[in-house]
Amino acid sequence: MNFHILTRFPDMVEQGLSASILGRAEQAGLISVHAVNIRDYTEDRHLHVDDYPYGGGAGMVMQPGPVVKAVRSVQEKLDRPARVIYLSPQGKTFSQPMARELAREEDLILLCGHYEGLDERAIELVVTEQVSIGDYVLTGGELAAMVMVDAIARMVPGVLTNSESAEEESFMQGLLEYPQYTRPEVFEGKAVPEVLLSGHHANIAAWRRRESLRRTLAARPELLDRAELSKKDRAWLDELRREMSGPDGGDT
Ligand code: 6GU
Repeated sequence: MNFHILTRFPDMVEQGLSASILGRAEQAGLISVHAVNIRDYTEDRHLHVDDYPYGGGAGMVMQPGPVVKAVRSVQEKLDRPARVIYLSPQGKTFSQPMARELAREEDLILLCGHYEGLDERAIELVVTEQVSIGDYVLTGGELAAMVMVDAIARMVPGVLTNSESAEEESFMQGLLEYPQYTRPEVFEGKAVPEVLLSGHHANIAAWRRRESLRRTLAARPELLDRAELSKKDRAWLDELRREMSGPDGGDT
């Protein structure tokens, strides 16, 4: 899968995406990341890509010319038109299902805005969808694009090892992860939960499931509405709700 990231800061994007699993996937030829500098498509003799907003107001607006030209230049090199995602707080909120769906594309064009935004005509002409990564304001779309590439790339077949994708499956069940421990057995007086040392696989699985439920109930209770829950899960949740509202409730 090929990511084409249109930005005023190509170095930032390339550096940020070269580490860890993503770097490994790129080495293996499973993904590629091409950063395209929008500035290379300006016809302004001072290489500007932004100008004052019509109607007045604070800040600058990205001009449609260089952006549209940059997008079309990428599209021309592809066998078929790619989806063009404009990273913007006005977009639909990015999610795991969206990452999984986008991972089926061969090419994806990610357009990073800056300043107060992008001229609306560029959006109308070349953008196919707008995506936000959450309800907060970033200085530009670059960090959002990097977040998206990371989440999408790990959904591309072959990018994760078997054990990594097995873990993925468990997150997809819609609950938060259970706590993990490794050596040493006691650290600063805190011991690893005994059940994990027992070698009793069924008890370990049950403990982990209950801890997942506990964490989800404490931090993200709204996820429980959508999670697939067994009868046993529901009984545990009743128990956990009582524990959490009890005299010692609200801990951890
Ligand atoms: Cl995609 N862009 C900007 N500038 N801010 C954001 C965002 C995107 N998503 C959340 N905040």
